[in-house]
Amino acid sequence: MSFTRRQILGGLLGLTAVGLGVGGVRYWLGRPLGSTTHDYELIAAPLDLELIPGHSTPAWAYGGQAPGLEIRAKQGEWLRVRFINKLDVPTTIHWHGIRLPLEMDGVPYVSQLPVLPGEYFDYQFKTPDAGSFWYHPHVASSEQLGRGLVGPLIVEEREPSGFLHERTLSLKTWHIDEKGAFSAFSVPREAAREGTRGRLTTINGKAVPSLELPAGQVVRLRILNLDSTITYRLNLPGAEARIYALDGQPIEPRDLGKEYWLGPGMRIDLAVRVPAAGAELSLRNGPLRLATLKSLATAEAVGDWPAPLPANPVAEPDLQQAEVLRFNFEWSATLAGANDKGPAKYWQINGQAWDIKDKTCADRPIATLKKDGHYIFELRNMAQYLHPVHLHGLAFKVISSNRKKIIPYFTDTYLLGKNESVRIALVADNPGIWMFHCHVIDHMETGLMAAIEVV
Ligand SMILES: [Cu+2]
Repeated sequence: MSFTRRQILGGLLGLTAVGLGVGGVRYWLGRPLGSTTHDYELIAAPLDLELIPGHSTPAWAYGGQAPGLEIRAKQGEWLRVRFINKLDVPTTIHWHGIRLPLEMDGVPYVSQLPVLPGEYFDYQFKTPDAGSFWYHPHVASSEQLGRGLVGPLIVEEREPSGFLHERTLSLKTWHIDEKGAFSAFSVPREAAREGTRGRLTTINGKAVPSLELPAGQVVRLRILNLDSTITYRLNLPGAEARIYALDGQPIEPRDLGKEYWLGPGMRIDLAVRVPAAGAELSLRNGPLRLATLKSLATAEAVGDWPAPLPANPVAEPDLQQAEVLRFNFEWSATLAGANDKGPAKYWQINGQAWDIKDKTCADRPIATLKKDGHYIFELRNMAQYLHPVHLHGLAFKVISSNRKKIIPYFTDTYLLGKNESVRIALVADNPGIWMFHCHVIDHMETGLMAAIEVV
């Protein structure tokens, strides 16, 4: 696919026509009244955050906050976002989990050219599935996501879901030191292992926040892992909590159980029965507290558990006729580390390591699927580290695993465990060249990415 800069330059000239820059740049996201071209303006720009009291962190923000402002859309309708780059580096936006046309997918040199400093790009697509999704760049990801360019995208159901209360909880662990300065987003010896971890865990930008919830009500908690490395082992001791959706896709509600492992890029929609006024719950990562949920008295009648969320219109793969493809996710001790020839390659899929500096990698897809064909992918983790495996453009159904019992469900990201083999299935109903990669950003940037073509 080839691009010219004409459309982007044309867009730049159009900037003044929509009134940006008049009366100062709007460092927030909003729905311009009467606009016929877009629903949202979303600006990426530097923003100093006070993540550690008394210290400043030079973050990058979407819509004046990091994690970015929550974008909301309605299922089946258009979402039109004018994205304006006020950073001094090129970037894009990828809409994680949204099944959309390739031109809107935000992958540089595959979907579009990078959006240069001062330029803008109009993202426009329909949102076929309701659920909890998110957005982030697909350029220089360890730094750009690391500095805060991550944000929630909530697609509301066509009809009211039955939840009267909901909260969005964006999880991120920042790579900062005790004075708020950024530390390395990627350290080679960590990239070759589990990925480079940050040290300050936050929810919506705050460390161990208190969230006030209405007593006796059933609240929908949309918990999004927007971190680049960490799998949070979510648990809510003593709570009545049920899972209603995984990675945006509804499931038959079931108890949260002991804990749920939420890998980078993954989301979980929990329904939580808020206890009596004055009581508290602790949302935890393993033994570590992430947030305190405080119950506040309310005049509302005690709430009931809503009905299951309506299924999204994802095509059902036919396992009998499906073609089977195998993908091995391997650690590579034989490949060299970073050198003059390019970035380090510690990881590979079926013997191929993606090179983030090579703009032509997507010209050599690792698999070519027939449009509307049915496929089973066997994903094998040949190493001991977790890989949240994400596919763009398509939803897939998780069928079975050699390590645990699977209740089949649709998703866009599967957390491939230590030495696990899993079978996933899909209908290749969206033509394009779709990135297929680990969402541990360190792994992705050191080889664990490939392109899958649907033609
Ligand atoms: Cu990985």
